[in-house]
Amino acid sequence: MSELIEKLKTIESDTEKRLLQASTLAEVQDCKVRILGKKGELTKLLAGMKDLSPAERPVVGKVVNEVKQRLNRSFERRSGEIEHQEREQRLREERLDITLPGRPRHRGALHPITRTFQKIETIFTGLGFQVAEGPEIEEDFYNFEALNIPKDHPARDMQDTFYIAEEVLLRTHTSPVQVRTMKKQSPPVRIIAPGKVYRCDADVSHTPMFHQVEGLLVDRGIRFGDLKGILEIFLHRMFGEDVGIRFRPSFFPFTEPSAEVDIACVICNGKGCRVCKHSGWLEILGAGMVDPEVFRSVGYDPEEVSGFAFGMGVERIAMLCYRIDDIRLFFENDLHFLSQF
Ligand code: 2NL
Repeated sequence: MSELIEKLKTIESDTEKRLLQASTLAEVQDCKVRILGKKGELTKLLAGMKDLSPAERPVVGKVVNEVKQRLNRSFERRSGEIEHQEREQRLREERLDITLPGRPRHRGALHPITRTFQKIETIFTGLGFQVAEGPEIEEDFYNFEALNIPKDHPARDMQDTFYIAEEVLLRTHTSPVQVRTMKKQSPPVRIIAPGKVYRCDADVSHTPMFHQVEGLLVDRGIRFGDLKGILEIFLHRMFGEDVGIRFRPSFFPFTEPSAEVDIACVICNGKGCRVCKHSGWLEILGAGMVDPEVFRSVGYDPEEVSGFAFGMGVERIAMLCYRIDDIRLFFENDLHFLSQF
């Protein structure tokens, strides 16, 4: 019996010594297996207990359990120490350099057409206009008939308009939104209609889909002076307070009288360049007093109310604001181009 207990003590002190020398978790685990594993020293010793007398067994058993408990605690303690040391060392080695530049986060940006829409909308909502929307697939009545565009007008030609069925088409302007608004509500009306429009056209300066903003103001006693005032305020806020503006007589089937509105060329300041074709002026808006025929087709009495309307191409305005020289760049989705805005 005393021999067994001696051996136990030796195993215990040897193990404690070995544990102190262990410097990795693997070594601790290895040590543990060698003592307490299936074929471990202590386990083997335990097997020898069967040769003891029934009186001796509980005495030795008690010592064995005590040694086992102490050793287990030692394994735990040593593992904990090593883990702590390793963590400390990692923290010492892997110091965080907070002076390193951060990794850049790539941010999306709004499309230049969207930005131009927003700028136009901000100016007109500031002048009391509401933003109206409508379908891109339209009926002949809203796109042409109500706007006094006669049956034989070239705009109605298959070569200019995308037809879906006999009387169904892709809107060629956003005027149908204003026609729908007038049919729904009675004056006063003060709206702008921004959106996509479609025309059967594709070359260096035309894309089959493009963007437009139209505007409409109807009330009692609206005069051409109101049109002029509103558009001058708009153009000054859009292109700068000192930009030159001129109105020229023109023709549209849906307005009478009609005008084209020019601004002094923003590229050459009116001196003459390729963009303004050496005229010093850029055509920016079409406008006019709403034709009485249009009022009659939506059920307004032209003897009671009057109004003005205008329309502008968003690509053209964006090209002038951001100095873009090719309309097709807007629709290629090339990030080299888009990330500049
Ligand atoms: C242009 C010219 C214009 C209108 C659009 C309009 C709408 C209704 C009634 C009367 Cl509902 N007129 N719109 C009027 C004059 C010109 O657009 O050059 N657009 C790009």
